[in-house]
Amino acid sequence: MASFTANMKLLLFFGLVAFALADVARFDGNKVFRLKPSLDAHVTLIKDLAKSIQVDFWSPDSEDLVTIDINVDIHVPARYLDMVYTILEQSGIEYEIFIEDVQSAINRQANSGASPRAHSYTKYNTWSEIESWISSIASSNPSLISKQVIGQTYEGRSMHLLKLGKSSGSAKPAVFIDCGIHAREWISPAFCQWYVKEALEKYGSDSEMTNLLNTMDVYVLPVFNVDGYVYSHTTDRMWRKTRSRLSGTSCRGTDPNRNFDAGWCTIGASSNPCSETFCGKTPESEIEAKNVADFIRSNKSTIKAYITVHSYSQLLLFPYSYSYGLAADHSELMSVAKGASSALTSLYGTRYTYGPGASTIYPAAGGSDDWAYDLGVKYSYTFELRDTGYYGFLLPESQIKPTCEETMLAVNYITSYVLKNLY
Ligand code: DDK
Ligand code: ZN
Ligand code: ZN
Repeated sequence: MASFTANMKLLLFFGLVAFALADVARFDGNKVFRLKPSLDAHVTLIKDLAKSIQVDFWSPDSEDLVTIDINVDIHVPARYLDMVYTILEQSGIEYEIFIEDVQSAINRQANSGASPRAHSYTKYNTWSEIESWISSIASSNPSLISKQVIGQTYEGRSMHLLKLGKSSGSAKPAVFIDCGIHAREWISPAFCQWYVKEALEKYGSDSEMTNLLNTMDVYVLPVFNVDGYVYSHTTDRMWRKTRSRLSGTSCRGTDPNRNFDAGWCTIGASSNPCSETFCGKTPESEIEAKNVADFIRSNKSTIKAYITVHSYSQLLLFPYSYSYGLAADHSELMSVAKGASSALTSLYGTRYTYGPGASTIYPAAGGSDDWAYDLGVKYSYTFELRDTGYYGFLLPESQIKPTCEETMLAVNYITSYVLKNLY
């Protein structure tokens, strides 16, 4: 009897394991194409294709954002390949294959080290690794770093915010940096972790970092969209949005970078809950966006710069994205972007394009950078880190270190500029 129960338990256990494994999205044989639409007919065709089959847009991030003469990177499930080849050949759209097998690229990205993996700055850490790292790093150097929780996510996880800076009696001017607004852009949280490590290491030896942390505070939100980040590790590597539910649809999630109250849902965003750029039910309908907006609003008098980190495309963007109109501080924002980009390029030659969002990448309303800028945070920047599409979101772990090192130079350029121009 006892052994029967034990066997049942064992069966149940393996059944659950098998179920859990079966539940993870697989991408065997899927390919990533780069399309180069050069005619209006090509654009129409790409949009029609997206309507008839399941295509995962990598760049731009939704079919709604496809226009003529831009590169369009799409991830196509294996079962549609024959059809897609036929359509592409017939239409005469110029195309290349960027990733031959998405599942092998995912496996290659995630298989460094078979033994239980601990936190490392040169790998893509899971949320639980990041959460324990946050606790230990915050207690490592209490005079330079502290942590707080700015709220809970939709699924009830804590949004941890780190504050770097030498404690002083009075309120210091500050910089706010967030990573991981979009789940699948794994290089982004890796950068925030790198930034914290570097800041702590450099304080006391490097005069630039010492001055920065003596005079200013740097808030770092290592992962903004925690629920999405977890889901991209456990279930669907290509997930972008939050994980919130809405009545009347089985599609889940809102694009947090379309959910801010800046020209909300007017352009480059979708009101369709199934779209990758769904703007949400209302501005700040996503609790994660509301938590960040509430924090920045309540520290509005001290926050001088806002930096948000995404991937991929190698861009440094600033307002506006919700409009083609130039920001009041356009020329200053442009010259800081230029300096930051050339600092970045100086290390490994990585080329960045910089400029206002609407004309440099695509018009997109509801972004955190435009919202922060209109609130009064003048130096508001969006990074799109490596690469330009060869690996896309599946950037190998071997590129974490060089990507973070070069990005540090750009971020340090911006923060030093802000520091020099405080008063
Ligand atoms: O959210 C996007 O689509 C990209 C990063 Se994946 C950035 C768009 C430009 C900044 C929008 N305010
Ligand atoms: Zn993004
Ligand atoms: Zn991006």
